[in-house]
Amino acid sequence: MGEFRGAVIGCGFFAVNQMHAWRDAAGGGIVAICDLDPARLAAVGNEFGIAARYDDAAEMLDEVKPDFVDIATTVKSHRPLVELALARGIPVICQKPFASDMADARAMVEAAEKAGVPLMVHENFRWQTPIQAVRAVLDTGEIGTPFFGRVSFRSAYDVYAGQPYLAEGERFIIEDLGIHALDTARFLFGEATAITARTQRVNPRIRGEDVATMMLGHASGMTSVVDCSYATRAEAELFPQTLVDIDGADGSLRLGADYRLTVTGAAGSRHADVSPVLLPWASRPWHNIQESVLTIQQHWIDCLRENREPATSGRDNLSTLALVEAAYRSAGDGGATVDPRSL
Ligand code: NAD
Ligand code: 89Y
Repeated sequence: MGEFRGAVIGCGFFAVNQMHAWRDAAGGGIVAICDLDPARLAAVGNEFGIAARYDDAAEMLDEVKPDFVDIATTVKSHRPLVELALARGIPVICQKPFASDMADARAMVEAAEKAGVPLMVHENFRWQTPIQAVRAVLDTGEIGTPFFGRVSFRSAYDVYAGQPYLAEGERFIIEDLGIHALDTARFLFGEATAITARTQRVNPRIRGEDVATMMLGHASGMTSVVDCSYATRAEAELFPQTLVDIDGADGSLRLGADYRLTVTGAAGSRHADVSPVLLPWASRPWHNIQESVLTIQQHWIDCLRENREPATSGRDNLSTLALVEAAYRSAGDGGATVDPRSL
């Protein structure tokens, strides 16, 4: 268990991964869980041997007094639950999307800063082993100054089976999945100062957009394309792989299918397998995401112990959310260029 006692709010589809990862994290673990749905509460409680079970988050926080709370509910409940924890001075992790508008996101960040309480968004894609490998190559300077980048996620995987709410919202792919790709673009290429976007709905059985194509201008001067689709039936189904292309002044980098990394420089090309580890509790094809859940949760514990701001703090996530909001504005305005910093 270790020194930090955590409590989880929301025992649904994705929380099971978080519960597994908390068992593996060094220095922290889960002592209490909460869900409004008794069946989900019982299933997770039984699977992970947690006796302290609540259907009321405030009651759980007041009785258990955890060292941190991990909110794994969908977006509508994020602000009230984050504020519940902050009001009690309890450090809080909140799942993505952090908020459905900038006002809610800013209010949570300001409340956390005012209270002096750590707040991290569970933005885990940048923590994936292959994405970290790409970043490590960029940091060596081997390909020179990047001038073009692409972050691409294209699939026809049936995400609606496990997460039926994804088919029901007015917004879908940018808010759910594009948010990770946009965060990855920020992580690899730096902040963006402009975005233009187009969205499409290909699947007639869902309400929101399932295809988005976005072009970003970055403060560094480089250009990137972030594209995502849940309507792409390809010979090889790559879910949930993010592919990355980067062209630099001295070379290029390709993160291709099946986690193959190719780096080309003056001396030619080299190849590496940057596959994620298949953790004992993980299952393909989700193992890439599942490994990153453990990595981000371990990062949270390390930051708590060392009194550091997490890489994906609430404040950091405001820039990712601004890109999401700017992309929807641009798409709604015929692809107009929007400066995310103005939102
Ligand atoms: P879900 O609907 O399966 O589970 C949410 C659970 O929260 C439900 O069991 C619900 O009863 C419970 N809940 C809601 N409000 C509550 C409250 N006030 N108190 C206690 N319990 C409450 O949803 P999910 O698919 O597990 O997704 C949860 C979040 O995780 C979403 O925001 C989703 O975008 C995110 N997610 C993230 C990743 C990732 O890789 N980071 C992957 C999948 C889902
Ligand atoms: O909800 C999404 C996420 O965050 O990662 C993949 C996903 O589960 C479906 O798009």
